[in-house]
Amino acid sequence: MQRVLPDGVAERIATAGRVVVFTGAGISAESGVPTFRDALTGLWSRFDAYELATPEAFEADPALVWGWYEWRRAAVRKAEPNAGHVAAAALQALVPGTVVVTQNVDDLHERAGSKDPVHLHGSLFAPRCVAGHPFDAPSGDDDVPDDLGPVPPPRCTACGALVRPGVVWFGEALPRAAFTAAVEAASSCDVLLSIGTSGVVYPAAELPVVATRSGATVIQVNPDETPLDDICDVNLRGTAARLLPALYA
Ligand code: BJW
Repeated sequence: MQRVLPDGVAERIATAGRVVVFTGAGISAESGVPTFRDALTGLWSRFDAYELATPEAFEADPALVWGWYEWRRAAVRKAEPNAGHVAAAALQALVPGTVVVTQNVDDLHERAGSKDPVHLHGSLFAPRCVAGHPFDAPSGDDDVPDDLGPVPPPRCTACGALVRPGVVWFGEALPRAAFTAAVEAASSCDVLLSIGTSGVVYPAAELPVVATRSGATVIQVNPDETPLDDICDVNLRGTAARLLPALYA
């Protein structure tokens, strides 16, 4: 294989006892799942975050918001994990103290074989009602609309309240157990890999900083510069599917 890593990076990972693989939308980009902030293809270049990804937006127009998330759920169902997701799972097998922490609401880490990924921003596949009761996401493909448009959300079978997407919107707290697990992992790891995230959404973006302050080596994989560049020990410019398989080779 052509040499794609600076000297010592793969060795640092191979000798680490604990690794955190911290991922953002960029790791799923090569599976065809759009990122949020990429200039031409990012969701926020085509859609208004505050009309779709806030509790106020859902209150104002539940069908608009539910339909948008159903459209995204359909797209994720059709996507397949890429070499980056597979490499993250392989790393977990190679270094058993590896924890995958993702901001993504897709299920591509799970489908690539990662064990118990920590989902900081929830999941497209775990809707709940606005009163907090879980709601079984439809499992078949047939009832997922392919086209983008308003879809009235279902009602909770327990209490009759509207069902909402099980994701974390702006202004909402992250799931406590997930965030606690992520901070614990970041503050006790030897290496944190920050992969395909713009590093602008908090509190998730604090995790690489927590790892740095705790003495870990922080390695970033991203084709572009991010605000995290300065605190990372190594900045690898390239895509996740190309670079991640080389990290543990
Ligand atoms: C590739 C690639 C390839 C491309 N390979 N790489 C401190 C300062 C300022 C603001 C705040 C702050 N603390 C809190 C805030 C407010 C807010 C926030 O951070 N705002 C900033 C944006 C200004 N945070 C919140 O509101 C959070 N909640 C909160 O703080 O609550 C407080 C509270 C406490 C107690 C009670 C009540 C409240 C919640 C944040 C929720 C974020 N939600 C979203 C939507 C999820 C649902 C959905 O999917 O619709 O999460 S927004 C969106 O951004 C999504 C993502 O998980 C998140 C991060 O994006 P990500 O993954 O980094 O993607 P991109 O697109 O930004 O970047 C992709 C990167 O990949 C790029 O760098 C590319 O170059 C790269 N790339 N191809 C590798 N092939």
